[in-house]
Amino acid sequence: MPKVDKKNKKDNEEKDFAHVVISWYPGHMAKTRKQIIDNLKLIDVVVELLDSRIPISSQNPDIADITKGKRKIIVLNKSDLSDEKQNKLWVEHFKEKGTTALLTDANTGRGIDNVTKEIEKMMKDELQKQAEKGRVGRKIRVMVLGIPNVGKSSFINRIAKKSSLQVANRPGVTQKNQWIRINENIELLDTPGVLWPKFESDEVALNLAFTGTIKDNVLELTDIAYYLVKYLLENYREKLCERYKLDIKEVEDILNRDEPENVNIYDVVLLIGRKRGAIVSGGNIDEEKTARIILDEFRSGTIGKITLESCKRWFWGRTQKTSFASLEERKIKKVSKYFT
Ligand SMILES: Nc1nc2c(ncn2[C@@H]2O[C@H](COP(=O)(O)OP(=O)(O)O)[C@@H](O)[C@H]2O)c(=O)[nH]1
Ligand SMILES: [Mg+2]
Repeated sequence: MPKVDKKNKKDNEEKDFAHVVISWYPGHMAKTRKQIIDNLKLIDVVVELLDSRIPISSQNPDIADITKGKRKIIVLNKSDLSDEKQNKLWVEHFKEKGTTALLTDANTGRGIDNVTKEIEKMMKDELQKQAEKGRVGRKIRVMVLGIPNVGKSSFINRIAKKSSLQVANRPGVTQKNQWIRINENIELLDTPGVLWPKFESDEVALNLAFTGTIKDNVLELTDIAYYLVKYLLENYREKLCERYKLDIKEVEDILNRDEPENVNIYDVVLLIGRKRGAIVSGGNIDEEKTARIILDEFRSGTIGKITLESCKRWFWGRTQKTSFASLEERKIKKVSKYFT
């Protein structure tokens, strides 16, 4: 069971997270960055894919710098899994910051056409100017950027549609890169730029773990489930209770007991296990299995449409109710392959 040690939170924060390292080492980042910047010379519009459940944690920390001077669209993908109210707030937020953000579901293709339209809209004046100078028929060139697991490949398949023809290699593009024809106006680089996520806090690490971006063996499954249930109890209590047929009053009684908070929360996790029949011989709860059920059902959207980073909390000075405790060092294994 994770220990929630508030006293030492500050001290542990940096030290702990340093142990979650990493297939992204400085040399790798520098190389990736250079490749992307080289490719961007050929690009008119950058599509930055984010996971709409974690629009902050899924953003690369250097993206503004890397894409400086480029037209950019933010795509909040997996919007089928995130809270609709929050989706609207996030779109509004990015708009206020001067960037168009669009919601997509790359699994079904919902919202993808809006991205195509926005790309054309963004480039309309520029193409007209060029046409006046006699340069007609130039295609808009687009590239997708994002951290692992945000849905880049799914998005590219969707926007390119299966019947799309590949355009031959062009000078200046590395051998393996191909241009895919999206429509008569747009070509897309077939290989997305894969960026590193933020490595700045335990909270980001947990968000990436909840969404399956960090492999489940980096953090303990039971820890990830514990922190997820903690977040859900504080932000989506009704949805959680509904999904696992928990009596909300009974849950509140557990949470109000005069026990350490982590004990109370973990008892709710165990209650979920009991409800779902995750029981080993002797009648104990199978904690691994319970954790697996909760995480699978969160990731598939079965618990409901859930956003892990509330827009208000991040940008309107309100505090989200959950405060993640520092991860314990012993819970974090060093692995070289960090991502799923
Ligand atoms: N529910 C949902 N799942 C998605 C969406 N986009 C991608 N996925 C899933 O997320 C996982 C990662 O997608 P992938 O395209 O490989 O991401 P990449 O690593 O950025 O290329 C896959 O299991 C996809 O099926 C989406 O919009 N909604
Ligand atoms: Mg991919």
